[in-house]
Amino acid sequence: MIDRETLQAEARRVGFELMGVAPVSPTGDGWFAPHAERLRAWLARGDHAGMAWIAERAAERQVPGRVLPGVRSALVLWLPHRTPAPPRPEGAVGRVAAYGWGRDYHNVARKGLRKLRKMLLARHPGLGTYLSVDTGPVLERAFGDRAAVGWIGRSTMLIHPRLGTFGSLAVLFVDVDLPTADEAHPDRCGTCTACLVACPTGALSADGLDARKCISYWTIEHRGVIPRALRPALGDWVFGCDICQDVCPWNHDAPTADPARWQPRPERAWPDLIAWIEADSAAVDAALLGSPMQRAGGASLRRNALIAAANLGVLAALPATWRVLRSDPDPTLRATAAWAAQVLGDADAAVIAAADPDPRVVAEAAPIASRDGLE
Ligand code: B12
Ligand code: SF4
Ligand code: SF4
Repeated sequence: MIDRETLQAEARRVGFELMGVAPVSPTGDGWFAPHAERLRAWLARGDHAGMAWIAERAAERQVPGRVLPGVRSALVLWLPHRTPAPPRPEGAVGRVAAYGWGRDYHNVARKGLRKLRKMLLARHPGLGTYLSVDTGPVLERAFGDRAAVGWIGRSTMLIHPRLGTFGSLAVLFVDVDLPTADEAHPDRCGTCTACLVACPTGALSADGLDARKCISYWTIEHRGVIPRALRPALGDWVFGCDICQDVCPWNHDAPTADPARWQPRPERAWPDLIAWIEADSAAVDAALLGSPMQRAGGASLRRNALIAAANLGVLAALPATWRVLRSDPDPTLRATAAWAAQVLGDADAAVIAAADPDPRVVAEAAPIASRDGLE
């Protein structure tokens, strides 16, 4: 069997900062069972919001052998992704989660995982493998916890005591026994509740995260109109949300990732809100080639920009907002523009909204109860 030190060294050689190995039972029994149970309960409560793709592959997430028959071990790899933040430019800009500032970690992690797999295949010809970087039906944090890469904090983030939470995970299932961590990482949250308190929408609780309340869910995963009552809480976030990580004490002294590797770009960390509102959705998408922000897509990012501009009171965004309301082909954007213009003080937007052929836009003609839009 390949020894732990060689595996660690190989993982580093292909670009990962940390590597741990968890033992896996194909049926998902043993240490994994409580994780599978948490997923079941999470789905039963509806905490996955509109992410039907999680429910659709729930059986695989709960039974690792359905993903890779005969799976015995999970290698869990960690890539730190938070570089020093590019300076905030002047003007009306939105806020982007740290993993969106530069290159897409999915591509970087997949390349590294493939090299690791090649090395393992050379030693174990015929080895069965499965690679997961985020989108696979794999509970990546559960394996990270058992592999002692970190512990799952109250924020539900996997936390490493030196590197904090700002890391992306990649998992490689293999159908041989590899030297595993003796036990899961100890929980070091202690009595801290900083993330629970700081979350502006109350999305975190002892049950984990309720995506129906999470800014990251609404700004990245949700397509269509964002419910009115939630829009003010989005603040200036236009892609993801880092609040529960920013307040976590384990991040305060954590080292930052190498900017030469991640190539953070000021216009991606701080997108110009008016430019996004004015551009067409396909152009916003095209400008984000190679960025994780493509997951949200140009139309959702422009929707988020309209909300952020309203939340920030950017009056200079009104003309562009009006153009969207009058002529954008996307009803989600027209609806959001109708609300944003009203929040920015232009009550006439309600008249235009009321005459729109789409009921989602017409719904935005209803008066906004207060300046911040909360009903
Ligand atoms: C769906 C998803 C989301 C959803 C739901 C998040 C959630 N907490 O479930 C949304 C869109 C909201 C989201 C947001 C974010 N995500 Co996300 N997301 C995922 C994804 C694809 C699946 C997660 C999942 O299965 N959720 C279902 C719940 C039930 O599982 P879970 O969150 O892992 O929860 C486990 C713990 O709660 C654990 N647990 C907690 N307490 C206890 C106690 C006991 C006793 C036990 C046994 C277990 C346990 O049990 C659960 C099962 O293991 C994973 C990738 C993957 N394939 O795993 C990335 C992933 C979790 N996301 C990631 C990131 C970076 C983010 C964001 C930081 C992005 C951002 N800046 O906006 C935020 C963070 C929000 C947060 N606080 O979690 C990283 C996390 C890296 C890390 N260090 O933890 C992952 C691993 C992607 C990756 N490959 O790097 N995400
Ligand atoms: S990502 Fe933001 S909204 Fe979601 S749980 Fe963390 S602090 Fe709350
Ligand atoms: S903020 Fe505190 S409670 Fe939340 S994950 Fe970090 S250490 Fe744990």
